[in-house]
Amino acid sequence: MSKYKGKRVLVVGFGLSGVAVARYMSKQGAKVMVTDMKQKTELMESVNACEDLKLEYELGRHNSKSFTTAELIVVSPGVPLNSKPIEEAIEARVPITNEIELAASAIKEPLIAVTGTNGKTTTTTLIGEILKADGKLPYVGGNIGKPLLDYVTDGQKANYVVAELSSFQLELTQRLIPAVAVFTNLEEDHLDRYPDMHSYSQAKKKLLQACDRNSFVVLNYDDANVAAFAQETPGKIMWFTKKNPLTVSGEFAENFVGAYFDAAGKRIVAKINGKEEIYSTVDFRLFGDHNKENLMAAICTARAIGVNPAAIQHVIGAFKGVAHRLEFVRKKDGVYFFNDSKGTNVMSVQRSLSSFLHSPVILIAGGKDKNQDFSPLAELVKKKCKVVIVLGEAKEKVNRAIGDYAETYLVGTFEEAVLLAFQKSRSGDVVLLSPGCASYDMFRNYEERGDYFKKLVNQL
Ligand code: UMA
Repeated sequence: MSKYKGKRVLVVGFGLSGVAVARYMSKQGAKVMVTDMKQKTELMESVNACEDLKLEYELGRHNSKSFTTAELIVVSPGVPLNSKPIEEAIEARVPITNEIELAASAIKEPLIAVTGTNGKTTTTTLIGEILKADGKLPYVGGNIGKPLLDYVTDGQKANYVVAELSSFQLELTQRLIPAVAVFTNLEEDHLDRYPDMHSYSQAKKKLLQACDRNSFVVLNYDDANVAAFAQETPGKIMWFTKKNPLTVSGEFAENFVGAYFDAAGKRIVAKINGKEEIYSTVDFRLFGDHNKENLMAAICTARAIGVNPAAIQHVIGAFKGVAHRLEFVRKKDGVYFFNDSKGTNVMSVQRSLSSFLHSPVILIAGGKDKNQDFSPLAELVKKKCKVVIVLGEAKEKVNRAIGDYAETYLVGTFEEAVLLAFQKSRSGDVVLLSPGCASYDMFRNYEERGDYFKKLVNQL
């Protein structure tokens, strides 16, 4: 019998994660109440997804009593743990967990967990594709937009579970032991949720602390913050780096396990089990050094679990990238349009801008601010952008930080932004939507924003 049978479980937040938890807990026989700050009319997709379940609803508000009298609270990733009703529940000693913890304690298959500020989704997707090419059946979920818990609720049977995990999802981590943990990089993000970078990195670090001695830990050697985490995990470290380890130090080269990029040879060298393996990147279609990093992280992961190198090489040539990450939309009158709606923080905009080596860029940026400093963009904007178009809640702030470094326009709508970008462009230019902000001021999520951008571009 399920330990949740008959328990009063409060599900906080009724988006993707909340729906997954409501479905799981109902199946376990729990008495499920769902609470969300939004009104029912704004939550119809979730309500409809659960129409066959017997749920109690408290919508449009959070009622403290429901929190303090629940027997278990399951919070959605977007719900901060320092919100008042959650703090009251903690005070009343009500246990609090999240969807990832529930999933992790039920999943029996080896778990490959990917975290970091940027590159998570591409790396996660690459790992999934490589596993498929090797004849394995992966379940790919988590922050990527597919709740991990659905895997358990639906009784799916994969060979590997590949999970993209955000800091929000890792905050409550206790029972998750990954077979492979990947940490892509650590940069400024989510400072609207965390008081400082330290608290943000503490949440992310939980993934590495959760590892045991059998876990493989794939770390970015070139990111000093991430490299320092090697001291904090009992797992077996594999590095990925854009530097040839031989040029770093003799000792590092000798003990090196992992992958490095040989730019001159356009290849990735993986040193696994003391032997060198070569992967050609000539056919790799994703541009930008950051994508080479993602690829190296995926190669390390795949080799850690014994994937055949031929399957890796196949995916390097076949992988077309992930929607909303530097996604090529179309060429119109010689102008190239790219959708990078998932570029929701400053560093990811920097990476995307750096990917365009010669073409002048017309950058569309702005959205909901996450308490970020946009000034690190200034130099790159000066170097790469002929025009910047800003919109959304953060437009004035973005303009103040970078407006002096390129011809800049503040606009009110996406329609205006796309039209103006096209008017200002000449053949050979790039129009890049890379907002550097969250989407919630104008859209439900970054996917909706990217899809809308693509629709407008395709209408030009
Ligand atoms: N809500 C409350 N009370 C609060 C705060 C929020 O009721 O105090 C409600 C909102 O009104 C809303 C609901 O909570 O109805 C939304 O919950 P949520 O923000 O956790 O979103 P979900 O739809 O459940 O999606 C979540 C992840 N969202 C976030 O972390 C913000 C999704 O990641 C993830 O794909 C999904 O679970 C499945 O695992 C998205 C994301 O933006 C892509 N992630 C951030 C990022 O990548 O930067 C971390």
